[in-house]
Amino acid sequence: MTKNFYITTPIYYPSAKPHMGHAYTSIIADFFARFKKIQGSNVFFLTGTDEHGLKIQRAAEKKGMNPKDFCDQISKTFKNLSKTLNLSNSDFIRTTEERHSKSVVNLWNILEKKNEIYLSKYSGWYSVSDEAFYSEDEVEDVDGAKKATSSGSIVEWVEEESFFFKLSQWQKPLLKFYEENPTFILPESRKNEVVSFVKSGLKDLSVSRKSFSWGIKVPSNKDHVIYVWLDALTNYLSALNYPDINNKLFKNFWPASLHLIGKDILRFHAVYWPAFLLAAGIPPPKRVYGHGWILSGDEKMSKSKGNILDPIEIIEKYGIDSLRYYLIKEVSFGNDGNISKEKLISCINSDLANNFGNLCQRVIAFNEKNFNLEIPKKINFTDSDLNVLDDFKINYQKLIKYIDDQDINSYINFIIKHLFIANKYFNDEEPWKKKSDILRLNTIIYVALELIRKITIMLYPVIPESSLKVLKIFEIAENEINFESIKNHIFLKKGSKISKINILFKKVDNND
Ligand code: ME8
Repeated sequence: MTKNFYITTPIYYPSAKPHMGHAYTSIIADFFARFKKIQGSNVFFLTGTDEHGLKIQRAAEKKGMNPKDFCDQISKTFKNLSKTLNLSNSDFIRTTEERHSKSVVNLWNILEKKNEIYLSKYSGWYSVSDEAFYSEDEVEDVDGAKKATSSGSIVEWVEEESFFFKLSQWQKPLLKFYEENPTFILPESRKNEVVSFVKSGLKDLSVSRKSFSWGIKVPSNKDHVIYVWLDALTNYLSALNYPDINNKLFKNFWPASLHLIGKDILRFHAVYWPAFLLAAGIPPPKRVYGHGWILSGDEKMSKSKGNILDPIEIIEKYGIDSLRYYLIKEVSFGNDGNISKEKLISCINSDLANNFGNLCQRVIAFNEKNFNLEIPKKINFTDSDLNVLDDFKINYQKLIKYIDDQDINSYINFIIKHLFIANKYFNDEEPWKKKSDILRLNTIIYVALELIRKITIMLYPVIPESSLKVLKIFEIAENEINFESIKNHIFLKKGSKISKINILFKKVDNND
């Protein structure tokens, strides 16, 4: 039976153009989506833009534009980025779409009907940058300004009538939910943070604002707009045609398999979101993974800090697969990661050009010279051949588990290790000295081609464009890629033709 897999990125604020942090989450999500697809799952991969709220309203005002026109413009750059990053997303949702507001209004009505929402007054701190309410003990004085301790963003005092969600009542059910679903929040260290936050007590949450208008109106009181986080989180349902819960998308894909987010928005996804859903009688997602931050120097890369590495510039210069490989491999997934041009160049030169590109190049060139681009017909595996091939079969289940546990680094390390092994195999076997022993020569070339095929399939979720170029030499099309085939040692059809390959990755000069 085909399994369904629903993965989401956060929907990004189109308050300024996208940066490397956004690219990072989207690339990782795409990695999982592509892996699951070649594993045979039915995948729905969602990304989009979060367009309501004071943050966007103010950003639009600053440009002298109305918020909708402003969002149309910047949302487009995020949509274009999805293409530039080569994302395989199934949909791109915007919270200003009708399908979304319908879904939010429906969720609100359910919560109101179930008596989970009441009208009162909010007085406290609010960060427009985080779109978050903070209590007195969550803010501090920094150089005369009040800032949120967790994010460092400026807070302002708000006093206004507001609807509240009875979050305090959900403390116990949430703790029970975390206990019954021990892998709901990952990584483990983040889960512990969330659990202790919930254990320390939950206050009711303000879920509407009255002092501005850019948002979805509270259906029962048009003076209020719905809090942008309640609005935004619902995107994960809207894209599945919620409230029509009998439609195929919703039936197949809810609850979501994985909300991939940065650790900055963990509280919204791991506390508020499951509370809203439990209160509305909708099952919460299966997992929320809060990854670390991409740092520039020691600081989080962010718009407000102005320390942005532009993904588009990097892609234009080095290509999308170089960036994808670098971010997936070099950042220890789950932790913060410092990125630099030097490390990127070293990844391109040693892993992509030397290890992968070179292996493909020399094996194919050797085949062309000696076999006229044909896959050898007669082969006979020896123990040393089976030794290198069997590893893929033996570790097959383990590799799948790495992915299901979001242990990206172990998956990549396996690839890197086997690229070394494949290169070493080709060197040690010295096929150029075996020309008098045709059976052995055939076998070495066949094994080398099989190793290339297996490794390239493993690399497809990481560097899809380059992997497809390599798989094309074996006439394997994208929709034919099957992860399970890495277990098969005689997948390649003996006697069939292969094609030549152009240089995959050019070496980069460090001063470039
Ligand atoms: O929070 N390192 O949108 P946002 C790694 N609209 N990832 C980073 C990053 C960095 N330096 N900076 C940003 C919002 N990200 C809301 C989300 S979801 C219902 C609503 C990534 O534009 C990371 O995934 O501020 C982070 O969680 C997200 O971008 C925040 O994007």
